[in-house]
Amino acid sequence: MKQAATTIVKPLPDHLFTSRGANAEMRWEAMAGFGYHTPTDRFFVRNHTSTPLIDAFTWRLRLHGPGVRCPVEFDYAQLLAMPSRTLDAAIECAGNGRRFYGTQQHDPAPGTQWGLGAIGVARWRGVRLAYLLKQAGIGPDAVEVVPSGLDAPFEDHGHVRRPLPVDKAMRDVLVAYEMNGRPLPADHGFPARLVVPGWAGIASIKWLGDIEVTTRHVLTPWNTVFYRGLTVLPAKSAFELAWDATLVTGRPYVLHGRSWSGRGRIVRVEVSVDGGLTWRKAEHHGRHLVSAWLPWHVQWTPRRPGPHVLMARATDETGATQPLIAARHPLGYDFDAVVRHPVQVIKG
Ligand SMILES: Nc1nc2c(c(=O)[nH]1)N[C@H]1C(S)=C(S)[C@@H](COP(=O)(O)O)O[C@H]1N2
Ligand SMILES: [Mo]
Repeated sequence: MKQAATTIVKPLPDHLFTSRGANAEMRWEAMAGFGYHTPTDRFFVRNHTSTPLIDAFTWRLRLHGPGVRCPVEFDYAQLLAMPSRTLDAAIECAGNGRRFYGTQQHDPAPGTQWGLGAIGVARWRGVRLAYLLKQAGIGPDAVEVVPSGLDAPFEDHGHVRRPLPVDKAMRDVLVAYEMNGRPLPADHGFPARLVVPGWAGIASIKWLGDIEVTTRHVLTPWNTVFYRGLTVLPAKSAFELAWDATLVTGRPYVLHGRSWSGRGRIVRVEVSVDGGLTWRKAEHHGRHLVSAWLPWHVQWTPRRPGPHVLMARATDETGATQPLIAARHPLGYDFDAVVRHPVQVIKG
């Protein structure tokens, strides 16, 4: 995968990432012992083509289209001078967990075979998209906002772009220029990207160059073919533990993990250390932000050597609990079933 690695700029050491073609998946064990946010050096990268290097001095963000009264253009300095907001939010690829359609449900789905590491939570800072849209004089007849990326066109589909309904665009979307207190790194969208809380990662367009405001529903490959029909993502849970980790009998472990849902707050997390025979409630700790995730832990002293299966299942505020089997999806999105995480217990 040498050639693919050149499409991402930041270092991708093996202990932090699993290479997935042109993409890089965070290893969950790399989050163990870390705070609430995913450090930028281990945040997953999902690129349709490759990371472009954009010059902030010549960069412009244009807002135009029939849905605005006065098309406007802002440069980087103007964006940085506007009223800013910070937002702690997850970005998650809709294909997160796709691999488990094959490994757990014997019904593999095509596409990048992500485990659970196509998610990260960062502190984003930037300007509310609503503020920019108002500067452009968004009108009552505006229907969709179509942001497009400055990365190379994807196959013969043109620039990556994904229509967003106006009500979501005006509600809580950020045009972010900072990630975890630093300017956005190249791989995550420098100089500016959208952050669309709760929605499939594809909505959070990177390397923003152009925002068109339309007065009718728009069709692009990114809402008709890829990521079709996806908005909010369902609940998922992951252990901050290596796949096939080795544990030792008689040692008291604290198993850490996190749960999240695009539909809202996580209200309960249960863990099984015996492959789903028995479950107990996990303790919650630390912050719990609705657009991000809930950290939790359980204590476990393994007694019996041999293979074990750890499972965690979350319930979100809509009352939905992660199922044991995810509904089939032809493109492998929305894998929300409880993931069976294998560990090896050896004699202490
Ligand atoms: N311009 C552009 N924006 C994009 C993409 C892309 O390839 N090009 N990938 C999207 C997808 S599918 C996801 S999941 C997120 C990933 O964000 P990250 O690479 O910062 O983790 O960016 C989205 N924004
Ligand atoms: Mo994605």
